[in-house]
Amino acid sequence: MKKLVVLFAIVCPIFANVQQYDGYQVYEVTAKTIHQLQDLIDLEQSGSYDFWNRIGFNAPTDIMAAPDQINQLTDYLSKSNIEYRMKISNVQQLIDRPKASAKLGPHSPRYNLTWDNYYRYDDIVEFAYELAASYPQLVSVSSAGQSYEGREMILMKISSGGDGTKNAIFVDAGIHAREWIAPATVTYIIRELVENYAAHPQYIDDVDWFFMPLINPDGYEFSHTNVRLWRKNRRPNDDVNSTCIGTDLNRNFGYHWNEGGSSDSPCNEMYHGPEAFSEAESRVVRDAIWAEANRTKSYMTVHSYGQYWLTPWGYTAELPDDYDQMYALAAEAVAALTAVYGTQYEIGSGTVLLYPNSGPSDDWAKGVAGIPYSYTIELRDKGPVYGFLLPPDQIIPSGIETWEAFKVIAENVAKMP
Ligand code: 0X9
Ligand code: ZN
Repeated sequence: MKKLVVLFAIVCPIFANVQQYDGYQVYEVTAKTIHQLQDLIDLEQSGSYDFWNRIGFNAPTDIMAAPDQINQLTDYLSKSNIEYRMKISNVQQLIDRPKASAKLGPHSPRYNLTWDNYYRYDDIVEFAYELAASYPQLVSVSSAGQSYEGREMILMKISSGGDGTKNAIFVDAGIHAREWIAPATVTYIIRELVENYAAHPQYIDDVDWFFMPLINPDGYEFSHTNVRLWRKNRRPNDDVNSTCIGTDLNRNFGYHWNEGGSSDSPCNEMYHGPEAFSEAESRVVRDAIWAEANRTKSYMTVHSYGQYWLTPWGYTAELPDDYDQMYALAAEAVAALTAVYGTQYEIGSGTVLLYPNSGPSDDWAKGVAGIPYSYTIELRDKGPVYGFLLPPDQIIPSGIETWEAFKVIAENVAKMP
C-alpha cells in the first residue's frame, strides 16, 4: 500500500502538492522614467507577483503573473506607461518540456550525472565522492557543514599537491535554488578539470581549486519536488506574524548587511534574515571561504540568469579601488567565453549594471575575506525566452563556454604574486 501511495505521489503532482504554473505568464518590463521606476517598486512591494529579477532603471525586469493576475498586471503597466512584452506564454509548458537526449562522450560510469539533464542533490553528492574515489590524487571531498534540513554541504578540493601555498580559486553555485544551470555548469567544469587533466594539467598543477557546487541544497531539492521557482533557503522564519519560509542567502552575508536592496519582510524573495549570517548555509560557506582566504585570489559565485559577469559592490554604487584590474580580468575571461559560440556577457558592478543589493556573498568575499577578484557570474540566458527554465540541452554548451572563461581566470591567478 505504501508503495502505491508513493507511486501515486510521483505520477500525480497535485497529490504531492507540487506547485503548477499552467497559464502563468512572464512579462518583460522596462522602467524608463523615475515615475515608472517608482510604480514598479510599488508593484514589487505589493508582494503579489514573482519578480524573476530585480528592478533596475532602464534595465529589463521579468515579472511572472498567475492567470487571474494577467489583466490586472497589464492594466497597471499600461496606466503607468511602462513598456512591456510577453516573454513566456505558459510557464508550465516550459517546465514540462521533454527531457533532452544529447549525450556527453564517454566518461566514468561510476556516477549518474551526464549533463544532458538537471540532477538532484543526491546525484551531485554521488558525483563528488565518486570523482574523488576515481582520482584520489587530484580530488578530495569533505562536508563543510550542514544545511538547515541537515543535508551535507560538500566541498571539493582539486589539487595535485604541494605544500598548500599555491594561489587558490574558490567557486560556489546554487545559492538560489531555482537557478539550476549554475550547479550543472560548475559540475561540468569540475569534470573537465579532473577527467581531462592529462590534456591540460596546468589548470590543476598551477593553482588549487575549492568548489562548493550546491550551497542551498534544501531550496534546490524543494525546487525539484514542490515549487520549481523557489529561490531562498528553507528555514521557517521565527517571526510570529509570518508563515513565510526562507531567507535570501545572497542578502545574508555580513558586510554592509541590510543597507538597501534587501527586505525586512520574511515573505519577500529578498528577505535578508534576522541578522547577518543568521542562516546555516551562509555560515558554512563563509567558514569554508575564510579557511583558505589568504591564498585565494578569485572567488566566483555562479548564478543565473542574464549573462553578466559582475563585480562588487552590491551595497553601494561606488566602485572598488581596484575595479579596473577586476574589469580587465573579467573582460579577458568573457572574451574567451564569447569566442566559443558568440554568447555575449555584460561586465560591470552589480549595483551599476543591475540594482543595489546588500549582503551578497561576493561583497563579503572581497570586503572581509580580502579576495581581490570576487565575481558574481549570471549564466545563460538573456531571454527572450527561458530565464530560470533554461532547457537542459544548454547545459553542455554553457559548461563548454564557461570553462573557457575559468581557464583564463586560472592562468591569471597562477601568475599573481
Ligand atoms: O540578486 C541577486 O542576488 C543576483 N541576481 S539573481 O537573479 N541571480 O538573484 C545578483 C547579485 C549581484 N550582486 C553583486 N555582484 N554584488
Ligand atoms: Zn541568483
